[in-house]
Amino acid sequence: MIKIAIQKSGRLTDDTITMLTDCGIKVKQVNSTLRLIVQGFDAEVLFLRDDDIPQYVEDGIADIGIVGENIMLDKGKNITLIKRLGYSKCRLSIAVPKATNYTDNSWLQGKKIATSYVKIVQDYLAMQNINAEIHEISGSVEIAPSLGLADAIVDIVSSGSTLLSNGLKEVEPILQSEAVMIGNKHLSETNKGILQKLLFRIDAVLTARTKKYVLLNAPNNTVAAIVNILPGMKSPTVLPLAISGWSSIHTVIDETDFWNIIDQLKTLGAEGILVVPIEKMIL
Ligand code: PRT
Ligand code: ZN
Repeated sequence: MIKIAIQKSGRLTDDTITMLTDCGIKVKQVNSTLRLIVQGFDAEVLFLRDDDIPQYVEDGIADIGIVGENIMLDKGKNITLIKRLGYSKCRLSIAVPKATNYTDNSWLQGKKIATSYVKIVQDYLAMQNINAEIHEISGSVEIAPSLGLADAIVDIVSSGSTLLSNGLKEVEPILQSEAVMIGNKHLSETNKGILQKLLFRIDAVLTARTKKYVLLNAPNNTVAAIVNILPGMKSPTVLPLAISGWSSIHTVIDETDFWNIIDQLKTLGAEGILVVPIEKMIL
């Protein structure tokens, strides 16, 4: 049985539970649940504070865990990064009071920096040859400059509104982060097999999220031009419609090209375009 550590209650929790559920791992969190044996998959889920997960994984109390990359790096544990999961994206950035004349990171020389991510900041300063004092704060780091505790902060930024409402400006991102799966370095052979099965399912779920299934009708004389601009897993499917002279074309489109392709399809005479989400995609 593989033991999977996930965040008990926080920003990662819902997306992680949704992903596992989409993989057939039915995680139903009841208020005080700390561990849950999964029905229909050889796994147990442990609900923990995100900060504790790397240690539990290093010690083998959990075989794998899901945390923010920022937590994985800051804890510096002896674990393996198994997979980036693409959700909970954010960045760890340097921010300073709005009026500061910050030109580059040499401005930090001799300054005081407040952060919850001491190791990451230490590593960054060492790499950049900057001597600065780090002041560790576990929460509400953004108020440190206005309290006179620090000249700058390093904290997680997502929309930037927290910085803005505290009179700060983001001057330098030092790390891009997303949810990651981490693993113990000494998994048993059985658990390695279960992990492969889980990763296969996660790939199918994550790939499907970036794709759309598109169906459309087109006059036969435009089919060749339409097929030409459509990517497909192999090539698009073309089927005759009941009325003569028309065909139905089916294919899978990447979300990033989506609107461009739809515009081109319309120009080429496509009609009745249906766009359908894909639940799982096995390549
Ligand atoms: O209780 P526990 O210790 O488990 O949780 P926690 O409170 O330590 O962490 P939590 O749930 O807040 O965040 C978990 C993970 O989500 C983080 O480690 C990041 O990897 C990721 N994440 C993604 C974020 C954000 N976005 C985020 N916006 N973590 C924190 N924030 C905070 C940030 O600290 C700042 O206060 O949101 C504020 C900034 O947001 P904007 O949108 O105003 O810029
Ligand atoms: Zn935490």
